[in-house]
Amino acid sequence: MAPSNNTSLNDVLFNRAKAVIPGGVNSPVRAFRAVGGTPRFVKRAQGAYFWDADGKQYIDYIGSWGPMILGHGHPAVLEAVQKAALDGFSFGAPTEREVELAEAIIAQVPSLEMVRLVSSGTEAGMSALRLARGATGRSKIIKFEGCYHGHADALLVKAGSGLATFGNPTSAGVPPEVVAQTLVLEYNNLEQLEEAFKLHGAELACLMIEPIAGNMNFVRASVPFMKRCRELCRQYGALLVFDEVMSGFRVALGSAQSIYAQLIPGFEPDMTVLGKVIGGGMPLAAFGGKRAVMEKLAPLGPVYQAGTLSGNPVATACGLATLREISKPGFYETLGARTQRLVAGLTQAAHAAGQPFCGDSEGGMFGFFLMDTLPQNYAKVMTTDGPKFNAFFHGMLDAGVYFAPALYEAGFVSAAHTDADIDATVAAARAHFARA
Ligand code: HOZ
Repeated sequence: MAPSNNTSLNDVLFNRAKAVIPGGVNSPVRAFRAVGGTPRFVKRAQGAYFWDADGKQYIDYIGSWGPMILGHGHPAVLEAVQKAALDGFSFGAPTEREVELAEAIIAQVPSLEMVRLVSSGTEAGMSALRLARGATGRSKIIKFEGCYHGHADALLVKAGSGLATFGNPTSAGVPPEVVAQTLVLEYNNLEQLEEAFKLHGAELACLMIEPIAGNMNFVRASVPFMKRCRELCRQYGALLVFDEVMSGFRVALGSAQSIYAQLIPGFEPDMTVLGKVIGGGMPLAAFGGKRAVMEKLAPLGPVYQAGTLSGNPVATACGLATLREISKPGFYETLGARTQRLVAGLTQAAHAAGQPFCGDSEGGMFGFFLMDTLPQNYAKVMTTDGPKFNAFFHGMLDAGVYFAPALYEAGFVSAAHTDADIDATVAAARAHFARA
């Protein structure tokens, strides 16, 4: 049935979707439940923009939650994908292209000697965890409140009542015994870190961390905190696992670990989980590390892991073409400057209206908070004024600017965003804050 003139096609589609897909979406945050209103159904995207079902144009600061670092429909990526698709969608057998992609990833991230390609960040994180446990022969793990490592059962966990106790599931369907080996600590809390290693260090398989957390908005692990994570893992024989699904190839060509390596002599994680940018928008992720650990994986070792679509030929073509473009000289300098310009512009717009606001960015990843100082952990992030954030989100959406529909998500700028896009975004923010 055709909608009447004043009915949005987004509403029509959302109602249809809700009848056949739980909540009308295939991933919860897309449902706009945190901010209210109707999700925009994307019809097509190009460069820094997408168009919704009504044909309205938006400046896109999500970029599929990170992968679209070149913007949508980059010609070189499109060409590579089209060419690969003509040769076949999936073989379930090795290809030269997956070797090339593994080599290209390893070439940029010195801590990686081997990688295994998989299809999603969740799969990569889950597999990395199994490998860490298999390689060390230990079961306990540390994670941090507010760091998201995909939706594997053992990682859907929040802090328990105290340090000596382990976490509680954050999802129904996760039996308490599955998270009984997961210790959840506060991000950037050195005291808790020391205490946890003192109590459990000898039984820890790994410490898993997002070095720049992108699922509690944008929060960096402090340098002293990261240094201590590295030292304690080494001292107790636990593996330091960097979850760089978001930050990998997004904040720097060498990923977030290259930034810590500049600040902490000799720094590197033992294992790394990657996703998003390395697939350029196709379902592709990876986990990797030192040869001695990676060779514990089947078929060489006792840790089982497999996948029909792993190393998919079209996805690897997309990832390779993306990596080729982002490896060009000056890419991150330009992207980083543009992202900083966005955060500075938004901050000035809010401050001009007397509103509290602060933000941070690295490469093409950013976060902003409607508060005076940058939060260091999840509890602080959650003190953000929710209704104020929602009003900002909707003010910007109405003006054709699409930020993440939840205050605990990071944002992303692509190489396709121009200074004019940033200026238009800042002007819309200024107008919103003047009204607020
Ligand atoms: N895991 C993403 C939020 N940090 C959401 C992914 C999606 O909805 O596409």
